[in-house]
Amino acid sequence: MTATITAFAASPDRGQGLARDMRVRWAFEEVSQPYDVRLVSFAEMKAAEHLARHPFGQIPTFEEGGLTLFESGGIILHIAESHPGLLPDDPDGRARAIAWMFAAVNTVEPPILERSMAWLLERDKPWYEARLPMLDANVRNRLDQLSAHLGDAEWLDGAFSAADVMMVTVLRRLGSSGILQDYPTLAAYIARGEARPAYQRAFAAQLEVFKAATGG
Ligand SMILES: N[C@@H](CCC(=O)N[C@@H](CS)C(=O)NCC(=O)O)C(=O)O
Repeated sequence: MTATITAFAASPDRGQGLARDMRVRWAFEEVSQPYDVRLVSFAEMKAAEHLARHPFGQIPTFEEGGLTLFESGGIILHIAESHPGLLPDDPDGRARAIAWMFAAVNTVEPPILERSMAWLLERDKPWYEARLPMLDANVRNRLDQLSAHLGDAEWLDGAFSAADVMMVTVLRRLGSSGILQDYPTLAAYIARGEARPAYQRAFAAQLEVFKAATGG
């Protein structure tokens, strides 16, 4: 049975692959599983049919057989547990990879998101310039620590895993910030993720949706 995920019919990221269906698409591609996509408008996301899939009216969701899931991390964990290739076989390595998945969304993503939401929603407000140094410092604090952990390693913990799918997609949101120029270790880590054929297939599929929506 082919799973169906939801994605923005018209993504506000303008084809940058930042919407969170990207990480789910990437996970499917890594484990060579096909998937269908149901595109939803902003109005549809807030309507009863979609709220039955996602209590917060967001994307992505996942449906397969009788199972409906929301939360990109939960969806990717389910994919990784259902198909080989995204989690180590040994229990300790598996537990560490899952911990890194949580770290990506719970420790690293929040300051990055706060900074990008401030830019999106508050950059014309009188307090924005005063707030920016604090937002930057919070992001840089996490990047310093992550960079120190990564060191010369290719991936977060041994072989490539679902943790790297999560972390690379979280870090990509900083692409237009200029901050990553100060973190060559992390820039190279992101580039390694983006170079994976599975990533490129997922990105191309998401870009097709953007092109179709904009006639580009
Ligand atoms: N923690 C959730 C966040 C989901 C989320 O923020 N989705 C965004 C798109 S990337 C969304 O649907 N935004 C529209 C909205 O919240 O109305 C996850 O990782 O799946």
